[in-house]
Amino acid sequence: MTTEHKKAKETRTVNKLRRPKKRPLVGIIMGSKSDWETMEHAAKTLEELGVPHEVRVLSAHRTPDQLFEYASTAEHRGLEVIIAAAGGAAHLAGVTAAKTILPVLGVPIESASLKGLDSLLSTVQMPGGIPVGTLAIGKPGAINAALFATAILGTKHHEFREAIRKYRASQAENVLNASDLGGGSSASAKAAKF
Ligand code: RP5
Repeated sequence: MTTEHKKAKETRTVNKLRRPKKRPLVGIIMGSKSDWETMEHAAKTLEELGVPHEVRVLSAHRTPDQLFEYASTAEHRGLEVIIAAAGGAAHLAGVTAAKTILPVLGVPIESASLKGLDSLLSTVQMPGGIPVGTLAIGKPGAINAALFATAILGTKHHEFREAIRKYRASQAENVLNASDLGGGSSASAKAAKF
């Protein structure tokens, strides 16, 4: 089996394994299986928030026909937000946005050669008329794309607004608990007061 065949088989396996049980409201797509180590943080965050989602590997360059099909049927299939992540000449989010009226959030993947600056610019610099809501490069962008998608859903579905409220409260609690560094110094005592 050639490396290309092996890669295609692995990608089919990821797509198959990650079929959701509930009707998905968010679609996470990424240009390559190699983007998954970043985008699993988006999927984990959506899971934490109880948002049904699906995950697909689709590429604007390597599988353009399948991407067109995915984006143009997304609304009809019940998706409400799409998160699209790609690296390098990252056209995935832009092309997806061109083929659907659903909100598209772009996550620039950190690339080996330019540390994701290439991905960021090619995702964010859309022409007027076709918006892509672009998040930060890499893991923070993946997490925030999930939170942003949930906030968009929250304008219509009350339970997701409440899920974000709980997430924020627990995040704040974790930060405050982190002030207790175990040394009993006056600095940590002071920090604990606020
Ligand atoms: C992009 O090219 C993908 O989104 C990925 O970030 C990058 C490299 O892809 P692989 O060569 O690892 O498949 O299309």
